[in-house]
Amino acid sequence: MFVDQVKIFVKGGDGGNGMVAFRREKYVPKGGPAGGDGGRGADVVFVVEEGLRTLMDFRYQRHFKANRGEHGMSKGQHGRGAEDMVVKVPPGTVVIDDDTKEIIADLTEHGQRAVVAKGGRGGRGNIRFATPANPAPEISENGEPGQERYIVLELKVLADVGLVGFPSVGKSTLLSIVSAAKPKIAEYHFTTIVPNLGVVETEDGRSFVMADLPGLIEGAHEGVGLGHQFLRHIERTRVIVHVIDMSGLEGRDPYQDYVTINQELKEYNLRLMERPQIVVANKMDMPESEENLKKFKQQLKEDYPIFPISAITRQGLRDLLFAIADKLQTTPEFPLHELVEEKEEQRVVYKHEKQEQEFDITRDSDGSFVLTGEKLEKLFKMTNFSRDESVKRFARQLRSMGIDDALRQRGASNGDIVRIMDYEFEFVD
Ligand SMILES: Nc1nc2c(ncn2[C@@H]2O[C@H](COP(=O)(O)OP(=O)(O)OP(=O)(O)O)[C@@H](O)[C@H]2O)c(=O)[nH]1
Ligand SMILES: [Mg+2]
Repeated sequence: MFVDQVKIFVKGGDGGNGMVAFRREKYVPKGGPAGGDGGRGADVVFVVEEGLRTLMDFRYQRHFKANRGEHGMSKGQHGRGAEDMVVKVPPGTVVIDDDTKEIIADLTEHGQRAVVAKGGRGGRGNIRFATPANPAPEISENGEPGQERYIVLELKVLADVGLVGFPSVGKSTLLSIVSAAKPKIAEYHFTTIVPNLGVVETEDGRSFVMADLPGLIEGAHEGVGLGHQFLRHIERTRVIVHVIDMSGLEGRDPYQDYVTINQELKEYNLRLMERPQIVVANKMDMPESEENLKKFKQQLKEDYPIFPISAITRQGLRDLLFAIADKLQTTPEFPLHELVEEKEEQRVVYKHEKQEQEFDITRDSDGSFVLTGEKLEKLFKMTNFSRDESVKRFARQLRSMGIDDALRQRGASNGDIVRIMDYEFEFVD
């Protein structure tokens, strides 16, 4: 099984900051509190889009940052929440937290959604801090920072397109040129023993998965050559690309090759001939090829589109890839027994997430105490340090988390330096 994998960074939007404001009343220097709350930061949300087959789009954009909420305003107005950032993923995408290796989501059905990075809540404005004892507080909170993390996306892919043809017609060469796959290529027959898969992207941004297959020869359906094993692989593909060596270099007749291969596909009888087939005339860079192609077309009788290419000189590849992508868009899947079985092992979305770490104390070489930890750092970021009352509130929050006691236990005494992120203060006992 071939796994398409990519690591990306996601960050939910920060919440908007709360506001400190007061009502203006005639003759009253300071009216009641009137600072609104900040709006909620946006989530980064994945949603399954049926039509997507690969993770190709994530190779170009690896950072997803959702918008922050609007700040709170005066006159008690709240900031607006930000619109969620919706990112489309193909069905079958498994989302893994890169730190903990936990599965965050297993997305299988069209339209299924999962939040991969939560937006922060809005900070509260000073209206919310008013109490009978402190009716006009100068306290507001900054918005909660959005969740951020690296995640790994994994997609088990099956081939959408299978390359079939006689040995040495250039199937692996073609795959190696249109994708990042590195199949073995050589002039002897049956170079390819097991199929190689690669993700192909067309110039207009569509993508699909292509497999080369071991060469077919007469009798393959009965197990001659490497027949059996590989024919099973085409069962799953939706479009067959039939590669023909037009150079006649090996002394075979291209048209006879074409007929023989189709006969084998028919004999194998897994509805293989019901799949759309795209005929590719390869090795057009060779001297005899033009002449052979002319003859081939006459023998073919039906007016069937043929794509002349050279895998070596890369001529004709663009149109071929467009034609394949077009065909895929109009071809339904061929559900076979094996695929049904795979469906049954569908997993649910995992919801359990790691516990937020409260705080940790270490000592710097200069003797200062360094405080770290997710919960603590979040409180720090949500504190508006330009307001005395907010700073005092932060000090109270640290005390209630038990940080003062913990510092004392570590030997901190009056006047020692305590550091949180880029902020320093003196320990006061
Ligand atoms: N001149 C020319 N040679 C080609 C072209 N494409 C492939 N070849 C050569 O044909 C030989 C066979 O290529 P492969 O890609 O290994 O063929 P294959 O169809 O995968 O063969 P098997 O895996 O054995 O079935 C190699 O020597 C390639 O260099 C082409 O467009 N022009
Ligand atoms: Mg090969």
